[in-house]
Amino acid sequence: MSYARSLSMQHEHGHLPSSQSPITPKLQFFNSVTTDGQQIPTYRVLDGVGKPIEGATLPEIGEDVARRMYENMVQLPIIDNLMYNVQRQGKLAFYMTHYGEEATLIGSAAALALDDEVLGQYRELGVLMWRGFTLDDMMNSCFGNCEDPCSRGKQMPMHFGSRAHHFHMISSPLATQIPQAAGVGFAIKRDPARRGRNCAVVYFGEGAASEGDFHAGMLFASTIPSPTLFIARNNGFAISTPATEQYYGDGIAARGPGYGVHTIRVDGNDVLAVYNAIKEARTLCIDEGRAVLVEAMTYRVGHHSTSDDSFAYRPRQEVEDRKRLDNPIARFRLFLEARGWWSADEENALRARLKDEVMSAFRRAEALPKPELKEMFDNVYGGEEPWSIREQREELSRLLKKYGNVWEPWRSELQKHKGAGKELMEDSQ
Ligand SMILES: Cc1ncc(C[n+]2csc(CCOP(=O)(O)OP(=O)(O)O)c2C)c(N)n1
Ligand SMILES: [Mg+2]
Repeated sequence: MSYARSLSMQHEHGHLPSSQSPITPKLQFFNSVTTDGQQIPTYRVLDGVGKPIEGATLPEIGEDVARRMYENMVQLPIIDNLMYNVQRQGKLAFYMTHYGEEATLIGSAAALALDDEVLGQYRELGVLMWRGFTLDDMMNSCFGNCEDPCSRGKQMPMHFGSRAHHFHMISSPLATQIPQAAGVGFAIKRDPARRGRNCAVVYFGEGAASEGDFHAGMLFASTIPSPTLFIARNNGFAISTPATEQYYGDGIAARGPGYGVHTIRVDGNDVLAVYNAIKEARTLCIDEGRAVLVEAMTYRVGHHSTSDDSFAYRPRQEVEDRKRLDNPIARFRLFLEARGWWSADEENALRARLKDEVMSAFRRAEALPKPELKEMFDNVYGGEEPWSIREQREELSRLLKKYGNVWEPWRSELQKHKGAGKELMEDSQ
């Protein structure tokens, strides 16, 4: 085709040679990913009182799974109540609650395969416990005691990780898990045993999505492409910064189409909507070997962490209203009761049993000693011990020999450890 002819085709509203974008004489800006300029809709199955909304399809889950989901949802605030309070009493260094996000966590966990690789942010304990991480595991990890299955006391509380449960170790710097997840998805795709069978799943808050790493991860997963399921927990806050001050566009969902990523926004307080959306998202992700983005709209009912008092930046009444008007646990309970799958008696029995189990696990974990002090230097890196770790171990050994038995703060702290630090004090190096 001659150059002149192709130019004239452009004037007949063709395409640029390098793209499928139609040529238009209309000078027009756009600023929405929906054709009518409206916000992206929010997918929902249950209304505010647990009744299926007209036109919605219920997931194909039976009574057993539904009850298990409910029990896992109820368990979270029972754990949170105890852990928050004991942290206030000084028995625990740190804790983060999940109040209000129970449906987002359990609905998504139940829709994934147990061996999909999960990379979390820090508020996803419910996902890990759905996979079989026990109350003893979580308590031992929070106390960093000698039974801590995650890091044997090397990590902060809430920084869980479990190879057996395909749950990668949490790290504090926000959003680092997002590009890592795109890489994990890519690795799954390269593994013939897992390709087409599993995906990588990454959870992050709407606040973390302001980090460059979010964009790097999305671009990476969409271009490579990599079967990575992005789950944004939009709970309205990044510590004290409300979502309204975090972005001007239509939330996190509006960013998906920019990367050519299938996207859905879902009512994160509707456990059945979350379940359906994640199930479908996972299928798309695996069948197409591409990224999918789900934005779950929810509300952080609790303070950010035990280091925060949220009433310094939001009214108490707002929190009380959200708890009452849109409680994910109450909504699901009403649904179950309407089906004859749950009763008040069962509710009372469940709550009594869970409180008991949580308290006993707490007592067991609290009573266990911390690992031998020298363990803090083990398994920090794989392979041979690097010089930097050796130097730190030798320095601690030197200091303990000098002060361990005479300086009171150290003497009492050492008693909390198995062996009271003797293995380092007697180290001949
Ligand atoms: C790179 C980095 N910047 C800042 C912080 C401090 N920080 C920890 S959590 C948090 C807020 C995150 O909010 P969001 O992603 O919405 O998650 P949410 O706590 O609401 O679940 C901030 C700013 C951090 N850990 N890492
Ligand atoms: Mg948030």
